[in-house]
Amino acid sequence: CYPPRINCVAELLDRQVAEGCGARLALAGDHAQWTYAQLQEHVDRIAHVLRGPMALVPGNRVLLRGTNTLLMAAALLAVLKAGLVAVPTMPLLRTRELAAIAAKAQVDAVLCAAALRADLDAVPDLPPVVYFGPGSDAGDGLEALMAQVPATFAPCDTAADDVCLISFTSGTTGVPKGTMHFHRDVLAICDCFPRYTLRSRASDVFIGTPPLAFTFGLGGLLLFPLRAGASAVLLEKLTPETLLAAIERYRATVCFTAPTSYRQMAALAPRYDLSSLRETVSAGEALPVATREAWRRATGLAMIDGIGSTEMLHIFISAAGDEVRAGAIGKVVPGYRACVLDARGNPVGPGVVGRLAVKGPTGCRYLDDARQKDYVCNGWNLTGDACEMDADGYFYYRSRTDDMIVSAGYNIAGPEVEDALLRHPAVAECGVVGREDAERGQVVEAHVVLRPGFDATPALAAALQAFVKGEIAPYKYPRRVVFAAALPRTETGKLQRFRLRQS
Ligand code: 3SK
Repeated sequence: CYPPRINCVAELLDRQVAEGCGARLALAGDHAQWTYAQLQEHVDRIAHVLRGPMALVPGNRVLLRGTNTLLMAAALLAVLKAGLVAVPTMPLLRTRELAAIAAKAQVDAVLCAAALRADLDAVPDLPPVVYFGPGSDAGDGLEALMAQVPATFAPCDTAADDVCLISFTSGTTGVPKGTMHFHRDVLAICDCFPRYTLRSRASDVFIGTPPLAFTFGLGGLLLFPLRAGASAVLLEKLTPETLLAAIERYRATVCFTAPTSYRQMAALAPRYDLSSLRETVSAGEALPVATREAWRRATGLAMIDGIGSTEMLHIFISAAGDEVRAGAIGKVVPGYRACVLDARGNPVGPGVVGRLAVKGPTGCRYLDDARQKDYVCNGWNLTGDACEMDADGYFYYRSRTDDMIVSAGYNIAGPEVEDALLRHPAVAECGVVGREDAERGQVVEAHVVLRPGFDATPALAAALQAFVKGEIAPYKYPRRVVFAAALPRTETGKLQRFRLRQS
């Protein structure tokens, strides 16, 4: 419970400085390091620019475009501190997608990293844009404006229930939706998963790959570290090698990234000193057992798996340490409730697959979207995930509800077949979908990216099929195997199965 009037940035940042943490390292990046006091000054100057020279008033919406830099982090916080609404966008978005978001969110202004201006500049009817970072105008770029305004800004007196963030879903189905979040939601995610599961502490150094524009990254790389008085490393261009090198260099203790990245890093991990890591968090996609095992073999670390969503803002089911159970995501995070529902919306018993429903301090509020009524029923958020719960309250991910493959009367979860395929030494990445079939309704079709050194031959396809039959119930084996150079993914790294089905 939070007071009725609260500004989340006053709580997350100003409180730390007021309580004596001003000299502590807040953010480290490719080109700079800021203490909490320095971060506060940057935030305050940007807030002045927004409310002064840019003439914005509380409630106005600001589209943000930038990679994970210190200035992007400060801009995001400044928007919230000034009582405005942040509309963060993924760096990889192109003109058409940016135009759709700007129009849907009816943005009043834009803050854009100059390096990413090309795609933005082509968006028609944009409101005023201020550029920042390398390449921005020395005369009227954000940094120039910041130099002309006071260094301190009193946080806007916002209500706990004022919208401060509109996050667009990355669209595994290709149709993005805006999700609205309040100041109290931002605080609530900091006071649930990181407190009870991750157990963040002031000595932590957070690092990872998700963009700040993805709520997985916003929480893990900015909000959670601030709430704990910890520090975060924000890096712009990360590959598995550079992330591993940065963990070693910054002595990072907590890493946030997705299963694909852990899979790639596991193979390289022995070359780096990763002894500083205490927790590694995986979310954004189902975590295959094979990936969790490979990571544990390479680093000795038990990964924290988590399921979250843009609608719920962050992770709501997870487990750490001794609580981790093989094959399970974990238990509901304190503060949330979760259950599994049948097609009529009634709870099912342990071991039955159904639709995952969740309730808690955060929840789905779509921006002007008729799909709201499909997502929220009686206060329960009906996720699109098919899961089952065991008698001890552990949740097991099966698939997206619309990704369940029904073949000759059998229900087959694509991720389970993917997990089996990933155990084969030839398979680097794979995506499994249902393909329409006159005889069986659907057949299981695997799209496979091979590791270097393996050739896409019919003999290898047959070997993969035989391998899967030996790993899981034989009726789940992929009757079709398609070799591919790469798999279609969203800008947050989620596999776009709908595109595999269309291919
Ligand atoms: O979309 C997701 O998978 C997710 C996971 C964790 C935290 C936040 C999000 C949006």
